[in-house]
Amino acid sequence: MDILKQKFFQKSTEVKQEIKALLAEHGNVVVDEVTLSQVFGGSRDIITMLWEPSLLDAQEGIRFRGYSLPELREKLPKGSGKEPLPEGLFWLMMVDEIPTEEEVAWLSDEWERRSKVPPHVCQVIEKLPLGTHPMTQFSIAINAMQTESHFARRYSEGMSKNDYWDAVYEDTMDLLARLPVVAAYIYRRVYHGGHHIKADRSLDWAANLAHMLGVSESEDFRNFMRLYMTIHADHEGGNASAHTMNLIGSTLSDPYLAFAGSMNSLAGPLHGLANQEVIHWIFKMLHSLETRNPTKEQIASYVEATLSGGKVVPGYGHAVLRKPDPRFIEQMRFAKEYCPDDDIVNVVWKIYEVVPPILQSLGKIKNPWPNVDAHSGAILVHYGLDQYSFYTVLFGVSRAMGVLAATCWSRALGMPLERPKSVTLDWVKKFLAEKNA
Ligand code: CMX
Repeated sequence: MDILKQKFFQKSTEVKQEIKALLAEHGNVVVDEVTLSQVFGGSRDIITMLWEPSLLDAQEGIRFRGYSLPELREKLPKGSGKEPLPEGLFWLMMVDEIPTEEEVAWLSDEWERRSKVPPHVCQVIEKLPLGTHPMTQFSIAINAMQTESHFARRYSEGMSKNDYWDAVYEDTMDLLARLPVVAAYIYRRVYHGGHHIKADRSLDWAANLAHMLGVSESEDFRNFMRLYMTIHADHEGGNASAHTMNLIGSTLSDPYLAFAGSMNSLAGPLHGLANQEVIHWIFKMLHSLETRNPTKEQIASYVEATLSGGKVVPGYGHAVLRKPDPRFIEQMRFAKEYCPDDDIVNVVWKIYEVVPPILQSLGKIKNPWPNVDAHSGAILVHYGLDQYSFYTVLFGVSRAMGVLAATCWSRALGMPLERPKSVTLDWVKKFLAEKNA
């Protein structure tokens, strides 16, 4: 058993015992109540699941195992780079410990060792029309890779439920090792005539992805990929891609099938696809204004036109957050250090000044502040990655770490099939009539 697997087994066995005792004593304690508005309003804020890797606070933003993003930047190993290595965050999400440099180096090597993508996956991708959206290609590739699932094979051979965690761990490690290769394959196929770039075995996980994308060999781009992969990894369990993963995984569908579903969820414009929508919206605005340096007044009238056209301003608003997203702030911090004079980055910062008061003035938007997607595209464009249809695939590679770590936990803790209750409008009317009577 490898070192991470050993630690995970030990930790999850302890937590399982702890939960058993906790439920025996407090199982009937009421933790939430549900209003009719929540039933009709996308189940906002209703507590319904356990999700160990991270917790989101409306004011403070995301915390991974209790650590904020600035704290993680300080504490996580950085290897040879200047930003935290996502391997370290994955370790933390799995076993609730900040790893050492040696442990993180082991994980980089382990993922490198497992990174061979079976040839039929590339053949399946090649069968798709070149114009197929990269997220569709990504999702299909993940489904195609399901032939490799330890969980599916072992389940069909009669695996005991006590071993689910073990098979899910193996699938998790294989998937995380192979997803950057698949993502880079799709990118090079669609935008660079199929001229693929071989992995560099000496690099860490995120730097290797940066290398295989082939847009910039600079150490700064590698640092950005490390940061990007770290901050997009998880956002507690209720967001659409995480919840989809949890729901599908709870049926004992294997991690490949569950993760493909999670990616189909991430591909929606109100969720992960917003990162593509933001830069598309900015480019359209600059094109229509015929400038790369718009005034605040010009931006304001473009925002008004977007809103009066019945469209959302992409990259702004959030279902939970009520403050500027710390993931936006982290990217702003990076851009201030690495590319403060970039014109698109400066447009993003001007939009940040202009949009919140306009959204606030509408009176209905609960969070007028930028989310993670408002900034990422501008920095990617700075490094030459301006094919924005690809952006959500990068988000997906990172999100894999959080949702797969959570799936390891769910199977280790023996979480049951997820099955919330729905009602009809008739049921609601009868319920209200009986209540009033
Ligand atoms: N632009 C215009 N209108 C917006 C808005 C925005 N950025 N954000 C919210 N609103 C509108 C909603 O559409 C809703 O309008 P109606 O009442 O007419 O239906 C109203 O304001 C209230 O919405 P809310 O309660 O503040 O926000 P929700 O929890 O319903 O939605 C979100 C959250 C993210 C879907 C929404 O803010 C949005 O559409 N933002 C733009 C898309 C985006 O950036 N998504 C990425 C989110 C982060 C991620 O998952 O990656």
